[in-house]
Amino acid sequence: MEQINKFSDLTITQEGTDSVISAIGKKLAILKNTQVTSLNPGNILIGTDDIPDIPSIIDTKDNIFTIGGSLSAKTNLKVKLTSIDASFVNEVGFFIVKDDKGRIVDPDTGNSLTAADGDAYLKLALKQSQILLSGISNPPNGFKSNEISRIVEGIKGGDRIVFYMVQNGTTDGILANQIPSSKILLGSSFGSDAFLQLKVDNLGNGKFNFAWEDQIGGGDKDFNDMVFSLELSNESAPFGSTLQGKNSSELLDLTKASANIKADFSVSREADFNNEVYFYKVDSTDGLVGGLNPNSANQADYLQAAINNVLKDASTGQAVKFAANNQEIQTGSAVIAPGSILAPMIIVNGSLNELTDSNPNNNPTVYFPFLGVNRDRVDHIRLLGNNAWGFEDLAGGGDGDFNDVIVKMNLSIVK
Ligand SMILES: [Ca+2]
Ligand SMILES: [Ca+2]
Ligand SMILES: [Ca+2]
Ligand SMILES: [Ca+2]
Repeated sequence: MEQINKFSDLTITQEGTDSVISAIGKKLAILKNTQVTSLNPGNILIGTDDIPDIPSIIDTKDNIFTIGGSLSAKTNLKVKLTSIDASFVNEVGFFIVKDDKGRIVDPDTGNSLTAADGDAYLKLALKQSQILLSGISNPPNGFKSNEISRIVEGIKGGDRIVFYMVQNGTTDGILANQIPSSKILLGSSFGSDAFLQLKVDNLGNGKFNFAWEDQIGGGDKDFNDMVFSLELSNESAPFGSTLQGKNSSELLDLTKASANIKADFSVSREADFNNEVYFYKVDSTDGLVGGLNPNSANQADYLQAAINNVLKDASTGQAVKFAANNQEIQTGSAVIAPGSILAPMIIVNGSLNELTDSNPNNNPTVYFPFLGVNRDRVDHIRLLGNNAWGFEDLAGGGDGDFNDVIVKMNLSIVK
């Protein structure tokens, strides 16, 4: 059968004061009191070529968000933190499943697992996940949780989305076997009678309220430990953030820029230590620098390579430092050359100068987002939202409040 896909497939004729639209030898529509000359491809959208195929949320049963629309239809997921009232610093993310049992497939073995498979399922799910947000439970002065948001691009028609929380930990920590998978709280019970850690309310207009309980099995059941809104949106992810959320999620992606970038930033702090945060250029999303793999490299070698690659302001040539006085906000801006992928690092209670001077005995500890190269192999860096990072300065994870340095950035192309 012939298809009607575009304007030129139509035949439009004037009959008196009306326009008649025909195709494949059939009259399809009569537009009363309309001149043929007023009709053009700009005001008649027709068929698969023209009419946008916009995915929408069509089902939320068992807190599995099913996206309607064709497989080629794409949209973005937008979440915005509302409030945090928790003693833990929790992380929330999502993964895509194949059915209402939460089925996922291991690409290495071809085996498919469901939530009933427990630990193996959880590990595999998080390997395929994207991180959305972390909630700071003890915000430093001037830091507002409700200014944190995330846009994740590439949600497709037919996707079924399941959400999860890592209680007081991170996906990075789970995947590095630093914390047990029992800390993973699934947002769906997949039809079982397990306690639901997540309450979803439909706010109308395609917007939903997510209220999490971070106590495994219920606890105080106040469902206010992390609250955020969620909707599908055609808003693009903020510049620089497109690699964020995937495993080793804290990267800044400037590869798509062709001109210098202006970074306006703010730094806040709740810490005794005077920490400094920098970014350094990596060769790949898994943190390779000059051929050194963070999972196998000598720590001193990797540190030196990172220092050699430290982000410098394209105008001043100075290393771009992110630091603040305790409970104060430091704002600033930097000009960054395009083309690279940057990763954050934290210098604990010390300075870049102490690492680069001739004294080998004053070198402070440095933590990277790649846990294999950290002295304690623990996660010290979280993605809080798009272009927002929280740092933990204490060895072994310490108090885990991730507010010892908080960096937020706004990036724009310099015109
Ligand atoms: Ca609670
Ligand atoms: Ca991390
Ligand atoms: Ca801390
Ligand atoms: Ca702190």
